[in-house]
Amino acid sequence: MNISFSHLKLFYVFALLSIAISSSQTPAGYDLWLEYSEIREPTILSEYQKVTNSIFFSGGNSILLNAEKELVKGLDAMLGQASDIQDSPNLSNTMWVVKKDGLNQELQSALKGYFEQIGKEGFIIKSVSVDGKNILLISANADTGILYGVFKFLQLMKMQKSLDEINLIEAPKIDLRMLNHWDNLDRTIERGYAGFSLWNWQKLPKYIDQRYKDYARANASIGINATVLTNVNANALVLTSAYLEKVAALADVFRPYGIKVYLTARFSAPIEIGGLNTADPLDKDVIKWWNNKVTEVYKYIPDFGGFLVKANSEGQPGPQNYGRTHVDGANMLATALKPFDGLVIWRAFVYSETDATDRAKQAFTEFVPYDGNFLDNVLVQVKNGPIDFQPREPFHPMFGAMPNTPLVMEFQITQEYLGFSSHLVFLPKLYEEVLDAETYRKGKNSTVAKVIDGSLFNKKISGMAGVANIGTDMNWTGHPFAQANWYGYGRLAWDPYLSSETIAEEWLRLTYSNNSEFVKPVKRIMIASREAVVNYMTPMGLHHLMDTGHHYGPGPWVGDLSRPEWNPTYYHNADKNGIGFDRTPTGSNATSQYAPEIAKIFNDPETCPEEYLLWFHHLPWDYELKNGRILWDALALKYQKGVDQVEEMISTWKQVKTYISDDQYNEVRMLLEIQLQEAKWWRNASLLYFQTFSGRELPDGVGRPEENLEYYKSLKFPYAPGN
Ligand code: GCV
Repeated sequence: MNISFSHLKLFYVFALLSIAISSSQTPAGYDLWLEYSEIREPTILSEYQKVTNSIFFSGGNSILLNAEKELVKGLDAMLGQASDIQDSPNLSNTMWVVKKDGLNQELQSALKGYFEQIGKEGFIIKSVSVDGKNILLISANADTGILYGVFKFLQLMKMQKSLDEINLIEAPKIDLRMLNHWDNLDRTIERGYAGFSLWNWQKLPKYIDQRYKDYARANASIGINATVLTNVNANALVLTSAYLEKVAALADVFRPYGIKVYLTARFSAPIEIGGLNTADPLDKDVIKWWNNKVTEVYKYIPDFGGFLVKANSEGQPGPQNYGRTHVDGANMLATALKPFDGLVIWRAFVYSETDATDRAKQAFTEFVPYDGNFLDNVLVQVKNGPIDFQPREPFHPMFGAMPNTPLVMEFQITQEYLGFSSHLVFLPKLYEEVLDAETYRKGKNSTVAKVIDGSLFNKKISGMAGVANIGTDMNWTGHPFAQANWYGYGRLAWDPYLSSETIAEEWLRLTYSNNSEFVKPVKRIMIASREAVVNYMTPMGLHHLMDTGHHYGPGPWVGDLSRPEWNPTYYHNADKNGIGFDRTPTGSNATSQYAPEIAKIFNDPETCPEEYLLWFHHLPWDYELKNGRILWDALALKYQKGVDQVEEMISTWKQVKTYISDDQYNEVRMLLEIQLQEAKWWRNASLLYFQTFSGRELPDGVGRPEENLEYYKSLKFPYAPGN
């Protein structure tokens, strides 16, 4: 073929063009809920164009600079017009983005009541009158409030909310809104299903990956203000100067997004990196070592948040190794951190192989007697339920039982026990259930949310932690819908009273489309998804039936592990007589750890909510339920229901194909097919196994297993991720 010069020129132009196009596009899903695209709804478009026509943005430091950059980015992309942004006010302004101290006296006093309500991180978005002219004002007491206000404004715009509806006075209800990364220094992630750790320790501190900024920006957009970089199964090396320098580089990236860095502290660090022969918290050399270490940390990171500690749990070292208590350990670290305003977040996830009592009781038994003994910069972090992030658990009885200690809620965002990153499970539904639970500790309406936000017992500080589901996968979270769990966690940490429906709707609109033909059915999928996973994995209060170690797939038959409470058989107790864990006074009496009003409900199988029945009761296979069915039939039908629910999710997803791109559609469709296959696997394996005890036929309507029990038992997954 004869290629002429003009052909070559054309080719060159095309090549350049395609490079330009591809370099301006990020991989699918990378932009999360922050992809700004042109608004096509004419009324909304002109409304926002008018109000953002001329903006006075009172800038300053790096947080405000990020806020301004975000605003420009969002407006340019969504409104298709370059905005006129000025750094001093003038008469043509249609919008102001100004902190309180930049407003004139008149506005300051008109808005005084609002400023008093919003603290350091809240914001106001409101139409106000300046020189007789209406302008839209975004204001706050402090920089982070402006950043959050700008994100909120852009989100409202993206969700095409009419400006008439916008009059917002918002502040976070929880102080510490944290991600906990279970990231190891070798970049593997414990229970991570979305690639490797974002933190490239090898290249830090010199090389700053763009992803660090994008991570911080995404977190700021939902109000997350703290990140624990390292695994709670901690490595002391992160506290050496070589690593602290790297941590400092990350902290520098996160600071302009209002995010503080925390680290996990290995309790035996004084031995491992300090050359001491003890880590006894009352030993004077140990105390001195930690004081020096903390001083060093603050030299690197002046606004360091503090330490998260897992001690005397699952083999981690702790004060009990030296005959000391959790209080001794936590207070020793808290004393070292106090001069720098640092915090200790001490985990209550403890259980011991030498303690034969019900694992569900151990944390309460160990910690509640210490209420009031921790220093005021110690917070105790409690998992949402008393065992371990199961598809469903009743709320942890410690919530409400320690009025003198700030308790941090620990949710798991990564889906260790809920299908990894192949199952679509919308977790805010689970979080909401826990937060709304009634503890009855101060009479009626003493919900878990009120314990967590500090309002029930007037706490000075409050917190929520989410075990992150983020990794190096192109879309951050593996499953595109797992992004909704990161998003939803952030939203609930900001406001634990938000409904999961609201969150699902927001996320869908921000991530996919505003078209209600899409949003409505897909929201249905999301809302149903949590109950589906409960049904096909652990219905009616069953728990911890996942296969050993990696927790991938069913393993209810596992009963030979060294620690009794690591065995699924410990939890389901199935035998010829029935199934379930008796936690009433005739059994472990774990119900006594709840307020009497709640214990009473749980104690009686007639009043115990069906979703917790086998959590609290061991019942005969022919126990008659309220709907007249016997337990065996009801259980089998629940497993089937879970499978049916996934089938419905698939058929609904097929119906919305036309509203999204083929890639977006196919990605989720393939994952839903995996989910369906695994839901059937769970149903088949679990029912075949329990049938060996019940000796009963499967009721009509329950799908027949394709394989026999031996087949399901023989499945092995040596390389299942996250282990
Ligand atoms: C980080 C469960 C998980 C562990 C995790 C532990 C914890 O046991 O399986 O991987 O360890 O919880 O929360 O400390």
